Amino acid sequence: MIPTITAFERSPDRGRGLARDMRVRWALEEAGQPYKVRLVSFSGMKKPAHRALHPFGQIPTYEEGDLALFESGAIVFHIAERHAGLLPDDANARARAISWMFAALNTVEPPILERQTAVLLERDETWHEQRLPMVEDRIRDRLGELSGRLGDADWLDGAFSAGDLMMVHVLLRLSGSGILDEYPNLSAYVARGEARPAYKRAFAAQLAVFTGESPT
Ligand code: GTB
Repeated sequence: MIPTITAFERSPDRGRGLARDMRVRWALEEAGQPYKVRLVSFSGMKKPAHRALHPFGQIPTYEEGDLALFESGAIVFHIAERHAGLLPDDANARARAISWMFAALNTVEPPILERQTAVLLERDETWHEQRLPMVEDRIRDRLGELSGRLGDADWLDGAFSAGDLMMVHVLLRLSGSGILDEYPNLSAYVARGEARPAYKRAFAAQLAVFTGESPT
């Protein structure tokens, strides 16, 4: 059965692949699973029909037969569990890859999102100039630890997994901030993720929504 995901009709990232449907698209591409996309507007997301799928009125969602899922982490995990290539077969290695998925979402993403909030919503506050460096230092703390663990390995724990997929996408949110460049091994790690054919296909598909052209 071909699943249907939802994505922004007009992504505020202007096709840079930063919205969270990108993680889901990338996972589906890694799995070789065709999918359909239903585009939703900001107002459409808050209507009852979409809220029935997503209680918080957001994207992405995932529908497959009777199953409807929300939360990018849960969706990517679902795809990774049902298809080869995103989680190792060995039970312990699989558990570790899942730990990295949670680490990306629960430990690394929060300070990055805090920065996004500071930059987008708090710029006019009198305390913005004091707060931003503190928020950025919290990101540096996490990136320093992550960089130390990755070392000169290609991926976080052996072969590429859903843990790397999630971590790379979380780190991409720092694009343009200059912070990632302070950690050359993490920049190279993100570049390795972006170089994967599945990432490129997913990126092209979401960009095509913005440009209105078919992905090549
Ligand atoms: N925890 C949820 C998940 O992981 O699925 C969070 C989902 C979420 O934040 N969805 C956002 C959304 O629907 C889109 S991805 N927002 C609309 C709303 O809440 O009304 C977040 C996002 C938005 C924009 C950019 N950007 O422009 O760069 C990047 C990421």
